[in-house]
Amino acid sequence: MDNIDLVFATNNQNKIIEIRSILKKPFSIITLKDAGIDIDIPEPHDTLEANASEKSFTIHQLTNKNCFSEDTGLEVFSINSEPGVKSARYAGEGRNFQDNINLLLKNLEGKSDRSAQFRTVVSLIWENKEYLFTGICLGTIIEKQKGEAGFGYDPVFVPEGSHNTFAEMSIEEKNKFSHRKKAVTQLIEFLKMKVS
Ligand code: ITT
Repeated sequence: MDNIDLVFATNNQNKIIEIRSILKKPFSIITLKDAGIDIDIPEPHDTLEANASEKSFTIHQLTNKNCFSEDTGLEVFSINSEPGVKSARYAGEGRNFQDNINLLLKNLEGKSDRSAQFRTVVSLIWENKEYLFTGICLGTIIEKQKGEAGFGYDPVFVPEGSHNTFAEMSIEEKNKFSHRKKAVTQLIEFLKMKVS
């Protein structure tokens, strides 16, 4: 199969590392840095789907190449699916992972239901048309953070089927459960069909 180049519309280095561990040959990821683009991509909407679309369309307009983006939210059921679409900026514009975790744990104090899900929406623009793929990982928010790996809310999220937080796992282990892996696997299946 010929090489398939895809621009990945993200400024999040952790996402690039995780997605490079999933999207292997014949796919090649072109980062925004590789493409010479240095912008803070807008995420003005109140759904993951709309923000993912905004990111991929913004970058498609600039590059005119096949591209994809993803928007991810942590949805905690007992607090109205917060932080949800606000996951990156839950504790303010500083986008500080530790501040976000602290606020989440504070808002969950005294709650017996700590169930949650990560939801990733991938927006792919392939030959000028958009396609959306969703991946969900169910789990629980623990009371005290554990682990150093990963990013964002990984130290407080234990996926169903494990006793460890995502921050206690290697990328390969996280991929056995992860929302991002599930969404990107659908993208891979879709593109394999398109180019076969
Ligand atoms: P781009 O928009 O540039 O892709 P971002 O960091 O702004 O990067 P999102 O809008 O999707 O990405 O923000 C989601 C936030 O949710 C992210 O900053 C993390 O704090 C958190 N998050 C996303 N995926 C996660 C994961 O797999 N594990 C833990 N936290 C995650």
